[in-house]
Amino acid sequence: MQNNVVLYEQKGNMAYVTINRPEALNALNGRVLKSLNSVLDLIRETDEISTVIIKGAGNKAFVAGADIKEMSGMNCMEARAFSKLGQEVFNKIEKLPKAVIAAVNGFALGGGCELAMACDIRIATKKSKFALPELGLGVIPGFAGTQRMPRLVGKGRAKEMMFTSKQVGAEEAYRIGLVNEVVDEENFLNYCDEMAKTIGTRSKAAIAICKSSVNEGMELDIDKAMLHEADLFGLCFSTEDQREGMGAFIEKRKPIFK
Ligand code: DAK
Repeated sequence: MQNNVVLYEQKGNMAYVTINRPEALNALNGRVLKSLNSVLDLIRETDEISTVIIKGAGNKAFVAGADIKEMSGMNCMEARAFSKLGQEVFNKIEKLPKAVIAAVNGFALGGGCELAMACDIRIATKKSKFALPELGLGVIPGFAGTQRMPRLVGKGRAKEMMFTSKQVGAEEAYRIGLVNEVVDEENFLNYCDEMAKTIGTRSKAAIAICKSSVNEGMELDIDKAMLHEADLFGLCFSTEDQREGMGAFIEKRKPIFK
């Protein structure tokens, strides 16, 4: 499927999503969010897909934020609709029963940084830069940045990033836990592909269940979270993948997950 501002391609059990507005450093406008929303629906309904890689077009930016030019002209109702759409899209990524890798090559600012944080795993190149500069525009991060950033890097560092708008380079982002890995630009997409391929050898059902256990469990106190984990562990035993995975181990062969 190809629709201008968001490109989509499926190869086997991997899906590639490219935010495609390089002339505006892939800034998120209403059209991008709507297209992304439809692409995510398609991915969710495609059982074959286990891993999604989201990247930005061009070699300068992942996403340089929400589209400031579009936002500047919005009235209250339009801003509200934009906000609701953004929240819907970002929640959809977080709840997608697939592993989602943000391939961050360049700027991930404001809504772009928030988009990367809604993904499960972030891989950066050495030139990537992360920031939440919204306070300088008279707003606060509105796509859950005030929530996801402190969960990833701690309250102190998150508040420093928001209060100062400072840009954090890839190495610092790695040091504070904002990104999983920093890779040379020439190996970058291969690295993301290899990771996606590895994830693709795991049970799709278990990936989906594990993702909910982590995401939902992190919002509960430890006792409730462990109970939730036990429930989900039990749920695994209703899947064919559990029988295949354990059966394959006992039979000393590689599992074949459907
Ligand atoms: N929006 C619109 N256009 C953008 C853009 C953005 N965020 N970022 C870059 N562009 C455009 C530039 O305007 C320029 O377009 P032309 O002037 O050529 O037409 C083109 O991309 C190239 O950018 P530059 O010429 O500025 O390139 P430089 O290399 O000089 O600078 C830069 C790169 C990334 C440092 C700079 O472009 C920049 O500072 N961009 C803005 C970054 C930023 O402040 N991002 C945060 C945006 S605020 C909400 C939820 C979430 C949000 C808001 C509300 N609700 C729940 C309601 C999120 C807000 C944000 O993300």
